[in-house]
Amino acid sequence: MHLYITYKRYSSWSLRPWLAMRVAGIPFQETILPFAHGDSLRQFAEQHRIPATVPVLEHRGRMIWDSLAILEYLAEAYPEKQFWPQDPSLKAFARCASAEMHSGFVALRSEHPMNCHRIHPMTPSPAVQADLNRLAVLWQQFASVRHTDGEFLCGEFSIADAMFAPVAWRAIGYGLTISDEFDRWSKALIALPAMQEWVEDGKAESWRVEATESIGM
Ligand SMILES: N[C@@H](CCC(=O)N[C@@H](CS)C(=O)NCC(=O)O)C(=O)O
Repeated sequence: MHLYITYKRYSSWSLRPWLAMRVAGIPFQETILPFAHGDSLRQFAEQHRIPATVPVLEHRGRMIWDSLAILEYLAEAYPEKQFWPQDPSLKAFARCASAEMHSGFVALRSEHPMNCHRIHPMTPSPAVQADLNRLAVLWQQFASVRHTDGEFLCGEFSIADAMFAPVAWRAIGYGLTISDEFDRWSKALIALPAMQEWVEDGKAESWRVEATESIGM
């Protein structure tokens, strides 16, 4: 398997499948295509006739070019890794929440882009506050649907945790308050060796995207 991603410092979409693969212990090669520095992503996309966005997973000649599609592909390719919980109600809930993250939380995603190396507290706009309130409700709902102990949204780590992982960096970086349940989850998530590896790798990158570094200045 070969995962094409972009800057670890900034790329929330890249983090999602990368984290799931690392936590599950799936071996893969990775290539970084720094889309704001040079032409590598555009050339790669033209060559494979896919949109010029990452993440992209290449496996057995197949190109899977969307974060959630990659995670679903992994769940099917590795059923023993239990990327989704077994319980049908919890699985349905986790799928809905993951899809909601994929298509929603637009204010949070656009006003507070992930930057896992910058601490810059900001007062959330009303639209961002509505997204934060929705996250707090989702965390309560996960707790009532899962009926099990465990540190993660479905008890054990699942695709839902991978989908929401960038929100943990956003909450820390921009000083955003969500809920005590969210803080407990975020602490457990950030303590994962894979999350630490990601942030260390990001530290070693020399690329900077000024538009993201100057948010809130
Ligand atoms: N819906 C896509 C979004 C992917 C996306 O927007 N990726 C960003 C990087 S985080 C990208 O490739 N941007 C390229 C650009 O802006 O030129 C997914 O879930 O994979």
